[in-house]
Parts: sequence; structure tokens; C-alpha cells
Amino acid sequence: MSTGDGFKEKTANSGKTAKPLRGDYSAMRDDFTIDQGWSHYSAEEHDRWRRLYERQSRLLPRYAAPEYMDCLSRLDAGDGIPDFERASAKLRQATGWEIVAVPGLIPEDAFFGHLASRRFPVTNWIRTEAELDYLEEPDVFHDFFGHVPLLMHPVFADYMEAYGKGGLRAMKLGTMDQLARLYWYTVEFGLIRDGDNGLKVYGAGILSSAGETPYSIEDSSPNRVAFDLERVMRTLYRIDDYQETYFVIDSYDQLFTETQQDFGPIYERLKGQPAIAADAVLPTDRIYTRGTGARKLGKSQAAE
Ligand code: HBI
Ligand code: FE
Repeated sequence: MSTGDGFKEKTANSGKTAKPLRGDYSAMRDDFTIDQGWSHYSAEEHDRWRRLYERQSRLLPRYAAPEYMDCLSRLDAGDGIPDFERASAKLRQATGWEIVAVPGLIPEDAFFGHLASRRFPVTNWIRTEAELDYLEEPDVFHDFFGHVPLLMHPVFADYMEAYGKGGLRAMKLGTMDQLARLYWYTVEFGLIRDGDNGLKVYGAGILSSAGETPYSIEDSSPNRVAFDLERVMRTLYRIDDYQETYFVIDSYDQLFTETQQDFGPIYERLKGQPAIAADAVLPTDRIYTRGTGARKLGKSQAAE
């Protein structure tokens, strides 16, 4: 087995989490997957899932993209931590995707390799009672409730496979940072225009967060800017707080189309250009809302 502690240090130091990883990586297969161990979940863990699910579900009608809500209901996962095999049967039927259980964060090449083969890695442990509102590493609630539903949507499912293939290419070209920003500002924290109904959430990092779901749509603090691939690929992001800028797509087709082009020339253009601050607004931006930045100001004043 090539992993053991060496991998933990590597991933733990990959900037995603400052602490050693908490999952059980000892039984991992060479592709970094494990058995989910569905029968081992306790009644308390299933109860915690139900409370997280009910709390988030109350927010969905007002804030979530309609396609996400439709897919989530088809997964019928409200009664307890879902059995990945049963959910995979529904996913395969809808879009050919399936879930693979993992102990937590896995190396980028393994992660992209799974996406490129229509397999989504879902962490098999659930957060503790004390982490109900915030945890650093993705747990089964973030991964399943946030990421899995839209894999039932044909166009988004195509985007995720294309993203995985793009990620494998980016690793060879040394342009991982740009690809990670694209993932962050779409798959994790993306907003979408919902016709005349304003902006809605499709990003998993928002949809699995009780606080950031209303914040991303209603709060005056963050910027909301129309999606532009190169702008997103240059823009830094926060891993320790709500986002300072959200990017808005017009449709999932737009996302998929953007990944069909050859990223080579884009990477060439990006090479000479500096990264853009997470709270910046550019003269070239098509702006939905220019944020006040109050959240960041409030925190900095509190820190004084
Ligand atoms: N591993 N299990 C897991 N889940 C992720 O979301 C994940 C990962 N490894 C790497 C990674 N994400 C990021 O590098 C990508 O989001 C770019
Ligand atoms: Fe995620």
C-alpha cells in the first residue's frame, strides 16, 4: 500500500487542512477507495444526518437551484446516512456516475482520476455534534448532500467528467492552481441565474452550509460577478471563511461548453498575469452586486 502516514502529511499540507487527516486511511485500496461500512453507522450518526438534512432542506426552496432540488429529492436520502451502493444504482441509471467511498481527502491525481471515470469520491465518516455548523474537512454530509445530487443532471455530470480530465492534464502542465480555482468557484461555491427568479445556489460548499446558503444570495458583503473562465482561474479564494466573491453562470451548458475548449492557450495567457484578490472587482467584470466587504471589515475590527 503506497499510502500510510506519508500521504497524510502530503495532503494535510496541501493547504486544504492544517491538521493531520482524521479518516481511517489504513484499509485504503490502491485507488484510495474503501468500503463504506454502512452497517457500522450508529443510531446517533443517522440521527445527526437527519437533523443536518432537515435543517438544510428548509433553506432549499428559497435559495437552491431547482435542478439541484429535483435531483436531491430523487435520491430520497433524508432518512439516514445513505447507502452508497443504493445511491450509485440511481446515479448509474441517470448519468452513468457512481459513488466510491473514501476515508477523506485523497491526492489530487487520484481525485481527478475518479472524476474522469465518472466516480465521485464521498467521505464515509460524519462530522461530530460539535461540528454541526463548521468543519474543515469534507464529511459525508458535505460530499453527499452537497455534491452528489447534481451528478444526476446530465449536463452537470458531463462537466464533472470533463473537469476530471482537465485536472489530470493540468497536473502535467503545472496549472493545478487555476483548475482548483475553477472547481472552487463553480462546483463548491457557484451561483446560477434562475430566469426571472434571481440568483440560486448550485455549489456544494454553500448548499451544505446553513450559514453560507442565505449569505451567498442575500448578504450585502460579497461581490456577485458573472462567470468568466480566465477571471475565475486567476482569482484567489478563502478556505477558512465565507467567500468574498461569488461567480454566476447563466446555465450548466455554459459550464460544460467552457471546458470543451483547449486550455493550452488560456494557460499561456494566464502565465504572465498576477492572481486577483478574493474581494476584488475589475472594470471588466459584469457585476450583479458589488459587495460592501462588511464581513471582512467586521472581522478585522473585531480582531483589533
Ligand atoms: N479529495 N476526497 C476528496 N474530496 C475532494 O473534494 C478533493 C480531494 N482531493 C483533492 C481536491 N478535492 C482538490 O484538489 C480539488 O478540489 C481541486
Ligand atoms: Fe466539496
